[in-house]
Amino acid sequence: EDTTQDIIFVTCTAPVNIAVVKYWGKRDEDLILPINSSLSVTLHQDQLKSTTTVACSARFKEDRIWLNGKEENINQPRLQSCLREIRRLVRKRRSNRDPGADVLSLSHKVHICSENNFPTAAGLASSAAGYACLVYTLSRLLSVEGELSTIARQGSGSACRSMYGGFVQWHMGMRADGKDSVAEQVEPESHWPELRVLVLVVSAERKPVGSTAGMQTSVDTSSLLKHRAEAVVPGRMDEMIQAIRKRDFSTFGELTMKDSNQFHATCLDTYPPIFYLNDVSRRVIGLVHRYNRHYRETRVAYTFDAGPNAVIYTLQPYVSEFVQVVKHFFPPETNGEEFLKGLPVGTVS
Ligand code: 2P0
Repeated sequence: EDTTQDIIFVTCTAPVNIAVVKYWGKRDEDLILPINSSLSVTLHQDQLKSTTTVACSARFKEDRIWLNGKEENINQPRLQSCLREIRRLVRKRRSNRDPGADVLSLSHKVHICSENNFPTAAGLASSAAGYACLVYTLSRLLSVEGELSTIARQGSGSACRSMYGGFVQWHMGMRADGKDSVAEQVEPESHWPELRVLVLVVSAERKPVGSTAGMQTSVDTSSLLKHRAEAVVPGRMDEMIQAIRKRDFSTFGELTMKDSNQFHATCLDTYPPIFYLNDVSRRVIGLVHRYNRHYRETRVAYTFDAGPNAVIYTLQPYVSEFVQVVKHFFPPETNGEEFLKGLPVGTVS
């Protein structure tokens, strides 16, 4: 008996995105509505990505999910929000008497299988790629269309930005129902072909304070975060979009570094404070500034998310030299501890 006939499945991939104007803080924790807009660059599909297969069958008795090969609890609220919202779109299609919607019964259960090709929860945007991929794959399997970024957002805030390639802004929105808290592409990936991203893995360990809990403590305790959201980010979003449109790397890089530094300052301003950067991270920061000072020009920019790993933005002509410099000061066989004992960071020449 062929039991595969009544199963249909779809596989998709979604890349991670790295913010250059950071999201940190929610005004609504259930709907995942942010206190400020943010902007990111989505990496190429071949690099850091999630791959998700969703299968659907009348024979499945319940929804189930496997992450990196291990079965996880399907009843997590964020997962349930995404499933509920996608099924709401399926019902909407049905009520519009769209015949395609009858192909799959709403009562059908799904089996979800998702994996990342990079460490989960090490501050490398795994939840962004994961939820973007889940929502997109479900939408393809169930043939629904609509504002999918608002659904991915309800899985993980930063996931809404991974629904598009290239340069993407997430509008914070003003409405209480979140319908205007959507992602939008600012420019496609083809806009700035010389732009490059390097990921310097400082540590692949799980972060001590997760983003969700960390940002809530920041909202509750940091006056700097409030100042940032109200008085800094709106202007910075405009400046960043202009810099991207003009392909002005020096402005793009400076704004990126300043925004990363302000995000980590709000972490320090949180009470009790949150530390995501470590000594190796800080040495990378020092190295980037020395490198740029040497050329009297911003050729390389760093940014750090909720972990110690450095993400470097630069332009293609500078990649090989900068990688050589990093290898010189951070030899691969040396672990981070040895740097704490005092290897000098000399001037770059
Ligand atoms: C960002 N981060 O803009 C910022 C910078 C980390 C630092 O978005 O609670 O995993 O799922 O909405 O999206 C990490 O936060 O948090 C994040 P939830 P999320 O990329």
